[in-house]
Amino acid sequence: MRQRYLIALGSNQRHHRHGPPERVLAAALDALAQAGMKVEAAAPLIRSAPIGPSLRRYANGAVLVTSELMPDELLAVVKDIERQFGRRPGGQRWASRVLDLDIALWSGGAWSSPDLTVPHAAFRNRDFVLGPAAALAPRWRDPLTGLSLRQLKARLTRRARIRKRAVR
Ligand code: A4P
Ligand code: MG
Repeated sequence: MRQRYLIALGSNQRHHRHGPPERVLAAALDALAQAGMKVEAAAPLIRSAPIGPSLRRYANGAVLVTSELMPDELLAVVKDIERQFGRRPGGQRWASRVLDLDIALWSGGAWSSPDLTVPHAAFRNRDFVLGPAAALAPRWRDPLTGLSLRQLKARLTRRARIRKRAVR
């Protein structure tokens, strides 16, 4: 059966062949297509300040794909693509990376196994995921909160504004 996914993409390192992060993400879309995913739509790329220990800015994006693969099978494919782009498993969490592909949402709802949690555990708090994701599929609902991507993004923006006011 055909499954639909929203995949979040991130990069904050050059690739020796593809070049800067924006180019890495463009090449990653090609790699997803080559792996058999049908790329339905891709959000415009954004630049974002790093969260975590890395100092380099990120390029971030989001893509809607359809595929026959179930989430655990898709995870194997995206890990394989990350490896093709030179990412090595292990290392520091949130360290700089050439390519990060996270499965943010799945049309089947929630998936939970030792290796995979969908929706991605952190996506509701990430501006750099919700921005591109809401641009692509504003009405897609998060199965956990029942909120649409547009609502999740508005909630995050509101919270950031309140935090800013509090520190002033
Ligand atoms: N895993 C569990 N659920 C998922 C999922 N939904 N999609 C497991 C993908 N993988 C999932 O992930 C570690 C393990 O999580 C995987 O092997 C898989 O079994 P990883 O991609 O190897 O490591 P990670 O990315 O460092 O961990 P994590 O928790 O996914 O971090 P994030 O949330 O991706 O954060 N700042 C900016 N501005 N932009 C960014 O893109 N990204 C990160 C990484 C930090 N700061 C950033 C950005
Ligand atoms: Mg990741």
